[in-house]
Amino acid sequence: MRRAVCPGSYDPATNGHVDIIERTSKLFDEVVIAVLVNKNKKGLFSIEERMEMLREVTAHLPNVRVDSWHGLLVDYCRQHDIAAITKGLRSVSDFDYELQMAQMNRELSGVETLLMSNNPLWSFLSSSLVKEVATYGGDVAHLVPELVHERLKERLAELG
Ligand code: COD
Repeated sequence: MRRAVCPGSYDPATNGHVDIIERTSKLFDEVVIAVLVNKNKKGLFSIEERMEMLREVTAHLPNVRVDSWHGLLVDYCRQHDIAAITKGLRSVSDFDYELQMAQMNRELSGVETLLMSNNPLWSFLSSSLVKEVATYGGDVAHLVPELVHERLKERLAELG
């Protein structure tokens, strides 16, 4: 069985993330979306909330499941017999950072990284920018899945 992981923070998932996950699901038998826990970063959404949103927005992809992990990504790959990591590339600056991580992960464990060119529609899109624009009342409805948009509005209203 060919397994891949799409790792990330997903705080929250955007249309750019979903595009990479959908395309990965066509290439592999099984795909795990791994929500990585970063203790130093307090997210807008809890890990469980991010996972639940990801489950719902990828419900149309039968070979995709969602998990979370605290620690090195390569250890997750080893434990779950995953041979490939897929990442989305938006820009040259993404490339520099992703190439370095890909080389480190390969050095540590032999796992391969596939760097996928992103859909140009979403080149400017990141979770951080979506949160910033939404916080100041900007319209992000066309940038994130509908469910994420709803949850984002609810969370920002709770925070006042
Ligand atoms: N279009 C296409 N792809 C996109 C878009 C977009 N608009 N936005 C984001 N992506 C891609 C990113 O390039 C990334 O590949 C992925 O989606 C996830 O993005 P984020 O922003 O949710 O997550 P990041 O970048 O914060 O995730 C970084 C990781 C958590 C994957 C990384 O830090 C990691 O592997 N951490 C685990 C600890 C570890 O192993 N460290 C050693 C690394 S060598």
